[in-house]
Amino acid sequence: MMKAIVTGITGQDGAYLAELLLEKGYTVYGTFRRTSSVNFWRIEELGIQDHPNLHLVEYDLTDLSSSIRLLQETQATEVYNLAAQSFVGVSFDQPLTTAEITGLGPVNLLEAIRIVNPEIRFYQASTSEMFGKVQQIPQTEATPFYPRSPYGVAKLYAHWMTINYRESYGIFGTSGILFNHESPLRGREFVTRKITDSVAKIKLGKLDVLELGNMDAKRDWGFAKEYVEGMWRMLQADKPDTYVLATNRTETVRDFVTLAFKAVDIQLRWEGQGEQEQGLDAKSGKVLVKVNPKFYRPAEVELLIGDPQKARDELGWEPKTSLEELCRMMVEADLRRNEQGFSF
Ligand code: NDP
Ligand code: GDR
Repeated sequence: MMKAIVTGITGQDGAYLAELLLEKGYTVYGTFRRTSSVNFWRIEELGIQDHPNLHLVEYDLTDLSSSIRLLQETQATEVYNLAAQSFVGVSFDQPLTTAEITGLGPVNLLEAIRIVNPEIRFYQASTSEMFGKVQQIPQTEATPFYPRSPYGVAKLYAHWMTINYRESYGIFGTSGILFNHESPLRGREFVTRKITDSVAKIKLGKLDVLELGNMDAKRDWGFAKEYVEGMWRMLQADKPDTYVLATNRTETVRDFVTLAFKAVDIQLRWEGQGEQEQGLDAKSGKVLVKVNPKFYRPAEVELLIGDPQKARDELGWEPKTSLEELCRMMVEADLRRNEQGFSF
């Protein structure tokens, strides 16, 4: 039986990937952190928390000896490293913690692989944030990097270390440069889920106004469930490599807000510019969206649009869900949760 480790099972991608691997017959070791209140709401929502082949293991990515023990005790042959301090905004306030977890953390796993069993296949969750300031579009595996946040810089270090362990020690270290991917399981600190949860609350009369930062930022948003399938395909390939996963469509944060309100039958009208910009209910004239500069970042990634041609050609991977479908799916999930009186 195939055995896989998924670090960060309490996160969005970890939950979906664990579900996929269990469906494929794997035994999955999903790692979670010791915190004051562990949250398993995502694996509970997917209904896999009691799956007989799912083992939840306490683990911290910053600890080398636990990384070694994790590999020794599980005898896993595939490691998907999804754990990270993954919020770009927080990385400006906590650059050193971000460097330790997101940058150095993966090297603990690479070292553990080198020590315990160099045959283990390793997936590193790299990111389009590494492209940062626009150098060329659409972004591909060959586009130069120019990260614009402590998070992006930390991820770039881990990305190059994965390549370095591949070239130095022949380790099957693969790096997926994934563009933004969202779902009903997305954390509420990220903009799409903040928007869909707030739109649901506004529709249900539980919130008056949605406050956002930079609405001009453009992102290439896909559906997370499809992206974890791409991760799995990368580790089944003949050789380790680097792949971009993206939809090749980019929209502004403002466009996503408009789509989300549309999903609850509210037509928005936009007025003003910059900090004065507002989104109004086209019928009633009520202000529903405002800019709050506290959500601006010290440096911004203005435009991301990826070209997934290599993944399409070599892995047969294809994004399928449109942004409209994705946004509607998220709004509906948040309406349901808010109606039931809870929202994670
Ligand atoms: P989440 O923020 O939802 O999940 C991150 C996971 O990492 C959580 O389970 C978190 O645990 C865990 N974690 C954080 N710190 C540690 C630590 N020190 N030791 C062990 N585990 C830790 O992220 P996503 O699921 O969205 O993303 C998965 C990965 O992919 C991340 O590495 C992210 O940076 C990367 N990525 C994500 C993209 C996206 O659009 N979603 C795009 C490109 C890359 P806890 O619950 O305890 O905080
Ligand atoms: P990002 O995602 O930084 O791309 O990182 P996020 O959803 O946080 O921001 C996207 C864009 O929206 C703008 N924005 C806001 N963002 C948040 N969070 N909250 C707001 O109120 C707000 N208003 C405007 C941001 O400035 C930004 O331009 C995500 C994470 O999942 C990373 O881990 C991953 O690597 C990248 O996607 C690809």
